[in-house]
Amino acid sequence: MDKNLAKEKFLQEFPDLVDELEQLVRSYGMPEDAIDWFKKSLNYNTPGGKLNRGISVVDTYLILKGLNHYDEIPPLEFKKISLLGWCIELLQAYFLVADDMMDKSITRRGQPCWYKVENVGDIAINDSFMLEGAIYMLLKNHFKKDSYYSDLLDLFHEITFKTELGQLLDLITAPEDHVDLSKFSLQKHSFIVIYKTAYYSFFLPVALAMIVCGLNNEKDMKQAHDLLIPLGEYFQIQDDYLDCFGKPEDIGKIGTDIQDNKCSWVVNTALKICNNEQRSILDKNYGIKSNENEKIVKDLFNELKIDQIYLNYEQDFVTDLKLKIDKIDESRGFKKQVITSFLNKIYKRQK
Ligand code: GPP
Ligand code: MG
Ligand code: MG
Ligand code: MG
Repeated sequence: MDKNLAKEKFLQEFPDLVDELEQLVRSYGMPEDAIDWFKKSLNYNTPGGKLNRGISVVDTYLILKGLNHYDEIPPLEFKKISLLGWCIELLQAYFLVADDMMDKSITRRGQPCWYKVENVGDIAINDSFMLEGAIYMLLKNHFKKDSYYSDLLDLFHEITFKTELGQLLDLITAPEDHVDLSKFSLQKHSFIVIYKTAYYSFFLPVALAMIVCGLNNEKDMKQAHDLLIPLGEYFQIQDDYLDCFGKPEDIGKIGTDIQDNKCSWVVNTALKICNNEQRSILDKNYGIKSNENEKIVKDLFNELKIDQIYLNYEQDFVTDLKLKIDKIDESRGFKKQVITSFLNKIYKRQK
C-alpha cells in the first residue's frame, strides 16, 4: 500500500483521540485553560514525526491478516489497531519531551523543543507524564473488555521500564562535568541503544499487533524479538550518525551528541581506529559545550572517514539481516514481510 496514503489514513485518526481525551478531562470538571494546555501539548508533541512506529502497528496487523490495503480492515478494527499505533506515538512523545530536556536540545521535528516554547519550561516535565498517562486512559476505554487487555498493559509497562533503563545508562555514561572516553565502548553502546530505542521503537509495534492477532506464542515472539532488536540497534546507529553528519533541515533537529559527551556510535568507532595523537585531540575536545571544540571533533571524524565506515557497516548489517529473514519460520503465522516492511521504512534514511 502507498506510503503517503497509509500515513494520511493513520493521521486521520488522531483528532478523535484528542477529542476523546478532551472529553475525559472535561468530565472531571477541569477548567478551560488546563484543557487547552493539555490539548496544545498533545497536538504539539504527538503527530509531527515520521510516525513509523505507529504506522508499523497497523502495517504488521495488515500483513499478519494477509490483507493488502487499510481499506480492507473493517472500520472498527481499523480504529482499534490505529489507536494502539497512536499509543506508541504518545509513548514516543512522552520520551522525547523528557529526553530533549535531559539532552538540552533546541529543536525537534523542525520546531523548538516543547520545553523551549514560551511559558512552558519545566511544566514540560508534567506534560511528559500526562502524555504517558493518556496511553492508559485510552487503552482502558478501548480494550478493557478484550481478553488480551492485561497483555497490552504488561507489554507497555515492561517496554517503558526497559527504555528508562537505557536512558539511565545513556545519561550516566555521558556526565556533563567529566569527560572520560575510556568508559565508552561499542559493547556499552549496543546495550544503551537496544534498551533506550530498539525495544519501544521496533519490538513494541510488532508485538502489539501480534497480541491483537492472537499470535503471541513464545516461539513467534522470540522470532520477532531476535530480528527487531538488531533492526532497532541499526536505527539508533543511524540516529547517532545523522546527529553528526545529517543536515538539521533534513533531520529536524540540531545534533547535540558531541557537546553532550554522548557514548554514540560515531565516537566509539573513532576511538577504535584512532592513533595516539588523534586520541588526545578527542580527549581534549569531546564533550565540551563549545562550537569550536565540536568543530575540531567533527574535522577529526571526517579525517577518520567515519562516513565510509558507516556505509560499510550499513551494507554488512542489511546483508546479514536479509539472510536471517530468509530463515524465519512462517508455519505458525508469523511473516517475513513484517520485518522487511519495517526495514524498508528505515533503510538508508536521511531523516
Ligand atoms: C533517543 O535517544 C532515546 C529516547 C528518545 C528514549 C528516551 C527515554 C526516556 C525514558 C526519556 P536520543 O537522545 O539520541 O534521541 P534524539 O537524537 O532524537 O534526541
Ligand atoms: Mg537522549
Ligand atoms: Mg536526545
Ligand atoms: Mg540522537
